[in-house]
Amino acid sequence: MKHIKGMLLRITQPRWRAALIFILAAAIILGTPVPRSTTSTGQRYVRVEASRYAFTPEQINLSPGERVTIELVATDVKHGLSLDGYELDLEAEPGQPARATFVATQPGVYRFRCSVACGNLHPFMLGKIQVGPNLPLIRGSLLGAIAILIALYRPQHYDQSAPNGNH
Ligand SMILES: [Cu+2]
Repeated sequence: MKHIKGMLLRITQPRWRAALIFILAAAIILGTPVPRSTTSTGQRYVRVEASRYAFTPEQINLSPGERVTIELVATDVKHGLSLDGYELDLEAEPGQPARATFVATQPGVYRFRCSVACGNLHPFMLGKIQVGPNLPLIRGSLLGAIAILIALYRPQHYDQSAPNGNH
């Protein structure tokens, strides 16, 4: 009983409160789920459907360094998929999907467009690939920053010389 009381007393002290806040913050940061999970090999497969005049999905989110296979499926007429910033250009006839693999090396937003004249609104057939941000790296930095803040934290009214229970 006396032991538990001592523990409670210690938790109410600023140093221990700081440690508790750190543990809670770390738990929250580490517990936040990564929106999209990659396979253990870091390989992803994304099927993109092309029909006049849109891509489905219109936006693809990737992590930096992720290796991705894009499969282009044309549902009505022949379409293409050409990705800015990468040597990626696919053409698919209906019933004949095309595939290409690339590594999303740099964070950023990259547009892709239809590369086959498929009708009046062909120039508006667009999509984008968003690479990043790198969540594991951000998490690591956040944890580091919090740890430094806690280490620097010196409560102003914390009198270390006063023994417990003798106030
Ligand atoms: Cu098209």
